[in-house]
Amino acid sequence: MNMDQLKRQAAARALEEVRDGMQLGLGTGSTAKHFVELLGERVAAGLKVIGVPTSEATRLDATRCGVPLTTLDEIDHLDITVDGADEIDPALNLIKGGGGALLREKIVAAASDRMIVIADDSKWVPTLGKFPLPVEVIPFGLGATRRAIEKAFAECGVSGQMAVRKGKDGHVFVTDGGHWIVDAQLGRIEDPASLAKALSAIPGVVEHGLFIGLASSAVLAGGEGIRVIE
Ligand code: ABF
Repeated sequence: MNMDQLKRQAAARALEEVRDGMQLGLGTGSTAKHFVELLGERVAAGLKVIGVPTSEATRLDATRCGVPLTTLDEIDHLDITVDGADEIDPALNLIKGGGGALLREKIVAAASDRMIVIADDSKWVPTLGKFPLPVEVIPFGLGATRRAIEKAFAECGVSGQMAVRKGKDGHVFVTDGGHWIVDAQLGRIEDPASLAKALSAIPGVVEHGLFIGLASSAVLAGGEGIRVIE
């Protein structure tokens, strides 16, 4: 089974948790896209749900698949968010944001009763940090923000190169919120909760890709089958 088939399997397993009438957060990325497509098939067959997309890309996919959409201004909570991740550790802490949608992903996950992470099992790691940590920043005053981020890294016992993310066109990548992303190669993050807190306290940091205590379960698809971790 190839990687894409594994991602679809994980998405299909998460779909089993969806019930009629649910309000759903719809994640971003290639795995979450499978979930949106499978959900669209169920909607076409009569399932009644409504979704809040975590990116403009997912809004387009959901619309194409016939999934009705709303916003967090129109509804007061979400039952389940189903989203991918770049890394998942045994405490279900995550690195997200490789796709650049971390801000909306975190707002949506935090508004949800449950967050189910779907992934192929290559995303499962003993310690977060090999995947570069995305930090969404305001372009104004970026030099000062970078220095503050470096200080936070030092206080939390990590260090590594930082680079402003570029898009495929070679220009600075701009998020759906109009911000930039700095990717930090940290290698190992021994205490992700402390680092998350330190980064959140920096004025020029809009959000970061550490999702601490937000995921309630992870569905991992691998050669041996599906594992659900809670
Ligand atoms: C989003 O998409 C992310 O936060 C993460 O960066 C990425 C995972 O993508 P994929 O499912 O394509 O590996 O969920």
